[in-house]
Amino acid sequence: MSTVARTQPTLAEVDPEVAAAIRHEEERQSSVLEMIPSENYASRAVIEAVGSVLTNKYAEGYAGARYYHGNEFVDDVEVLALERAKALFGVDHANVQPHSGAQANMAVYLGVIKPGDPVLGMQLDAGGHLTHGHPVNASAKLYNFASYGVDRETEVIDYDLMLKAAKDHQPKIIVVGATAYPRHFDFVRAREIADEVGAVLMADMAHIAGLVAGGAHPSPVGHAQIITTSTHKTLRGPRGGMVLCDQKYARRVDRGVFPGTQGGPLMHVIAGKAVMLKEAATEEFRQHAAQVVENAKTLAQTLMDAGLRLVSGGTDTHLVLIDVAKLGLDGQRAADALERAGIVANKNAIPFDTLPPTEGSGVRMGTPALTSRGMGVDEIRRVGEIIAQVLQAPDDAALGKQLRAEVSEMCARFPAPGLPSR
Ligand code: DSN
Repeated sequence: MSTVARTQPTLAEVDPEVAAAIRHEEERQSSVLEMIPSENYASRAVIEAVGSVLTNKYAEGYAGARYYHGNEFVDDVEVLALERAKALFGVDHANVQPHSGAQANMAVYLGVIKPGDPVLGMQLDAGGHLTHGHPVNASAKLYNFASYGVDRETEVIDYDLMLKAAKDHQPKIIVVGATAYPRHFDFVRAREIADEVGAVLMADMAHIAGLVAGGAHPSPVGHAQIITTSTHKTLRGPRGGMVLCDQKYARRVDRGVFPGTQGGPLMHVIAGKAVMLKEAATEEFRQHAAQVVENAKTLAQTLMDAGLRLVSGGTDTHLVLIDVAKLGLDGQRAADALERAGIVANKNAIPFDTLPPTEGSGVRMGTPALTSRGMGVDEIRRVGEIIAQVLQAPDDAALGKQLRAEVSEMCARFPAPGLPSR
């Protein structure tokens, strides 16, 4: 019996519903100003790697020491990612297997300390992350977390209070890093504090990793013995995580990731990370990182010129945090109004917030994705003016419609990378 060569059915043929949802999401990403500061556009090359047959392969273990056979090519990919990560950030050791930044953090805790050990992290309403010891998270259920925050007046981290909290709590690890903190971290001071109490300094640089890679934020390398990050924010890689560390912690970190907290690594995602790390090592990326910060500073100034209050009075990084309570709004209402105008941001707590996280008194927004679209300070200034207009008249439907049309026109002029052209 002869076999007839058949082409395989496409996604649209096999599953038109999923295909349609993906197509709609492509259209949405292309037609809005994406300003959630933890989101970005991965390049077409990254997306191609993530959509590859590497998703088929089991590779528990590490390159050269796997529990399954047939790993010679995925080993090549993982080694490329590891070498590129070490070279880009200038570290002794890297682990590119964590499925996310949260997994990276949990793997470090598991590998380096014991359940019940004391840890010090940043408060969530000061900008910290759930895995830095928020009571609802496994980090706080498994380890004995205390927290530090920001000064009530300046809204900048109070390192004297961090030292006091460290002396009181005697942590094994001090976690420095945040999801909604617009200022530089002082890694030198944080290391002094960690040394003073005999703690390991762990920097969670998830938000700023791309800025660090591009030289646009001071690096934690040489100060924090262990550094965790996600790979899809300012780094513009695939959704995932990574740990970098001094050689002294390499084995404990690796064992914390596998077999401690994960099974088979996502080799297709690791391929995407390898591509991202190559892209992030270019001069073009350095210029991009500098532009992200310049754009964020322009955004901050434009918003403040329009009379809005920003937490800490500005930014050093890629993000700003607007206090919308001053406008009589909560974060949910403010982010809803912005979305109607085609600007996607997120509600967020601000320091010493009195509203629950489901509402929040702030809106968090950043410039990474707009900068990836090629926007510069002129466009960002106009975006800032639009944001201020919306927030100052959130219920003005006619104004919202007019601004939505202008946003659509800007999106058409600056196509998002990595998306199919239409
Ligand atoms: N959810 C991420 C963010 O938006 O900052 C943190 O993991």
